[in-house]
Formats: sequence, structure tokens, C-alpha cells
Amino acid sequence: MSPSGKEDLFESPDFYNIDELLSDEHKLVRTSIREFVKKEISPHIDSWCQKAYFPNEIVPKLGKMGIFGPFIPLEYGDGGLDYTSYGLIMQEIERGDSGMRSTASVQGSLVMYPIFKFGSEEQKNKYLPKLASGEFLGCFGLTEPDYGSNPGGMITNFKDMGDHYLLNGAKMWISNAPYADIAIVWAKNEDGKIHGLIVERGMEGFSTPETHQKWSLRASATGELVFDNVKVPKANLLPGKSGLGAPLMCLDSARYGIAWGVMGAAMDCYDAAKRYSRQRVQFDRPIGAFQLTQKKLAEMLTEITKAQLLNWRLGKMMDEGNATTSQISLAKRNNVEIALHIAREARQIHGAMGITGDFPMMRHMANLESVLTYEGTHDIHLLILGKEITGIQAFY
Ligand code: TGC
Ligand code: FAD
Repeated sequence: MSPSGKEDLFESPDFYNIDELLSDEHKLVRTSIREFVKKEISPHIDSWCQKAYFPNEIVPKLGKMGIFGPFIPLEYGDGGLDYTSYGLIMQEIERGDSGMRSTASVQGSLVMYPIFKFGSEEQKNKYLPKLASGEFLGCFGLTEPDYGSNPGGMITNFKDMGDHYLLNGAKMWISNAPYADIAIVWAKNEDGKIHGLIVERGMEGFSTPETHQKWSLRASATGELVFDNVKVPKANLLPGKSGLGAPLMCLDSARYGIAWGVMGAAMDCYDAAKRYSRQRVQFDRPIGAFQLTQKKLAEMLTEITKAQLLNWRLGKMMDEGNATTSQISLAKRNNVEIALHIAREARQIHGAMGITGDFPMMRHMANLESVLTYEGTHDIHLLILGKEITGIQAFY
């Protein structure tokens, strides 16, 4: 039950029997996360968002549920699940709230993934089990005040001082930063080559000031990463890959999770609107009896069904290891846009009630504005697709 006494009655639509395409393990994973969200997130989420409170205490609970980096092999304390399972987990968590999914995406795809892919065996053993269990929270520092869509221009840099690296610069708009135990920081060496460094809280000269006054993702903590002559041990450099391609590989995994996640938010809005349209009476009829309401619901279900099929196919390609960046861009871009549209339409169906915290639409809508921008803006994904189609890049 939520503080307003409303029970979370969510049921996901499955108009094309897509469940038949899922394995028993997929359905089990989805059910367990859905139950977790109903118990641990739905009753509190409105109050967390109203107060702009990040529930740090939920992090170990998310870890216990296997939500962090489920695609990483069991030997590092994680789930060893496939990418469809990862997608379903992101869908269910974001059904609860995009901010909770942000915490999970960053931890799994942007912190554990680079350590798993590019880290030394020592780094994997040191960090992955603690990140999987939620004992540690991580963040990913790519964006800078002057380099957002164009991360290749970054000015954060490190110098080789013989027995350590000296890191200087700043990152901005970093999810989880204020509470993170470790940060994966992308910085240039003296030759201008981008590398990933693991920076730990407590290192002298490293601070993480929180970003306040957000109207979006209010249950997710966002902050800066400031490096003022931070001495980083040489053992903390990710040895496996350098260049902008390294963070962009991590983004492929996170953007894939977002394509699924936002459909959770969309389904939550559709489900609420469907229920409300049967209950609310105007002109002596349930508003669901009016053609204009039916049009909105029918179009929502159509877009949700198309996106479910898109996600399912993309999940298969991820598991086969052949999903391309532009295929992932198409799904991220399409699904965020339709989720936002569905949130707005569902809000309209609720009339004035739709602007209150008794219903999830306004919260999802405000959250999705961030999702439209982060992990590559809506227009950057269009340009990635444009480049794929024409062979000509139009970024600059
Ligand atoms: P470009 O020349 O295209 O690429 C640079 C180098 O990277 C290689 N590459 C890849 N390698 C592996 N995997 C991929 N997916 C790759 N994509 C590109 C590429 O081959 C090239 O290699 P090389 O050897 O030739 O140097 O780079 P560009 O500078 O032209 O920029 C391209 C662009 C604009 C698409 C890219 O920079 C971009 O995606 N910009 C958007 C930035 C972004 O998405 N930032 C996200 C920050 S993290 C975040 O938002 C987290 S929010 C988390 C949450 O709370 O959920
Ligand atoms: P800009 O790059 O300044 O873009 C502004 C506008 O210009 C956009 O509409 C964009 O599409 C457009 N534009 C830019 N270049 C072009 C072009 N070539 N052609 C056409 N249009 C263009 N970053 C991290 O590294 N880690 C995180 O954990 C993280 N978390 C975030 C959490 C939140 C809540 C938010 C809001 C952002 C987060 N980000 C994070 C940052 C996010 O990735 C950036 O905001 C995003 O990449 C866009 O950068 P920018 O905001 O600087 O916008």
C-alpha cells in the first residue's frame, strides 16, 4: 500500500502473447522483481520523490535481488543471466521509478561492466562481488561541464608521476555520485588518449558535491565529481581498453537497458489509465466509453506492443553478441519518446487527478525528460542512425 492507501495493482499488458517467447527463467526473474517493486518501492516512491530523497538503504536490497549487473558471470558474485533477463529486470525496476533504474543501470552497465570487460583480474575480484551485493555503490564519470554530447573533447586528465597518476578535472551530472564508494572516471593521459580509472571515495582531493533543485529523477542522487590533484594508484587504471570506444561500449549496454526500462514506465502509465477509465464517470458514463479515451488507450497499447517485440528481438541480438550501436540507438530513441507520449496521454485521461502523487504519470513524465537526454540525447541517437543509413556523420 502507498502512503495514500493505494495498493499497487500493476499488471503488464501482453497483447501479442510475448510471454510465449520468454523462458520460464525469464518469467521467474520478472515475477520476483515485480513483487520486490510492489513491496519495497511502490509504497514509498511518491514520498521519496516529493522529498527529493535518495534511499541509499535500498542499495543492498537491490543487490540481494540480483539487480546489479545480472549479465556478469556467477564467478564474480553475480547472476550469470542473459540480456533478455537484464532487460526484464530494468523494465520492472523502471516501472517502479526511472531513478531506481538509473541506480541499477549505472551500477551494472557503467561500473561493473567496464571492470568486467576492461579490468585486471585483481580489480574484478576486488570490486565486482561488492558491487553485485550492493555493499559498494558506483558511478560513471564521462560528461563534463563543457563536454556532454561530445565526450571526446573532455579535459579531465592524468599525469604519470612514476609511482602513481595525478588526476585533475571535473565531471558533471553524475548519477549516484554523492553516495558512490567508487567512480569509473574517463580521463586523458599526457598523449590525449582516454583511459578509465577507478577512483575511490576518501582519496585526497576527490569530492562529490550533490546537484540540487532537480524536477526530474528526484529519487536518484546526481552530483559532480571534482578531482584536485588526486593521487590514483597505478593499479586502478583499467588496462583492457583505451580510447572513446571504451566508454561507448559501456553505453551500448546501458542504453539497451533503458530501451526496456522506459517501457516499464510506459506500462505503468497505461495500466493506471486503463483502470481509471473504467472507474471515472462523467456524463453518466465511464470515461472509457468515450471514443477519444479509447483512441488514447488503443494507441498506447499499440506502441507498447511494438516496443515489446523490438526489445525482445534486440535482447536476442545482444545475447548473440551482434547488436550494433545504431540498433541500440533506434530502440533507446524510439522507446523513450513513446514512453513520454504515453505518460502524457495517461495523465490527460486522469484529468486533474493526474497531476497528483496519487498516480504515477507526472513522476514518470518528469523522469523521462532526463532519460530523453542522458545516455545520448534524442537527437544524438537520430544522428547515429543517420550516419548508419548514409555513411556520413553529421555531428560536426
Ligand atoms: P566516434 O568517432 O564515432 O567514435 C570514437 C571512437 O569510438 C569507437 N566507437 C565505439 N567502440 C566501441 N563501441 C561503440 N559503441 C563505439 N562507438 C564508437 C569508434 O570506432 C572510434 O574509434 P577510433 O578507434 O576510430 O577512435 O566519436 P565521436 O567523437 O564522433 O562521437 C560520437 C558520438 C556523438 C555518437 C558519441 O560521442 C556519443 O554517443 N555521444 C553521446 C554522449 C553520451 O551518450 N553520454 C552519456 C554519458 S553517461 C550517462 O548519461 C549516464 S546516465 C545513467 C543513468 O542514470 O541511467
Ligand atoms: P549538450 O551536449 O550541451 O546538448 C544540448 C542540446 O544540443 C541537445 O538537445 C543536443 O541534442 C543538442 N546537440 C548537441 N550536439 C549536437 C549535434 N552535433 N547536432 C545536433 N544537436 C546537437 N553523464 C555521465 O557521464 N554519467 C552519469 O551518470 C550521468 N547521469 C545523468 C543524470 C541526469 C539526471 C542527467 C540529466 C544527465 C546525466 N548525465 C550523465 C549526463 C548526460 O549524459 C548528458 O546530459 C547528455 O549526454 C547531454 O549532454 P549535455 O547535457 O551537456 O547537452
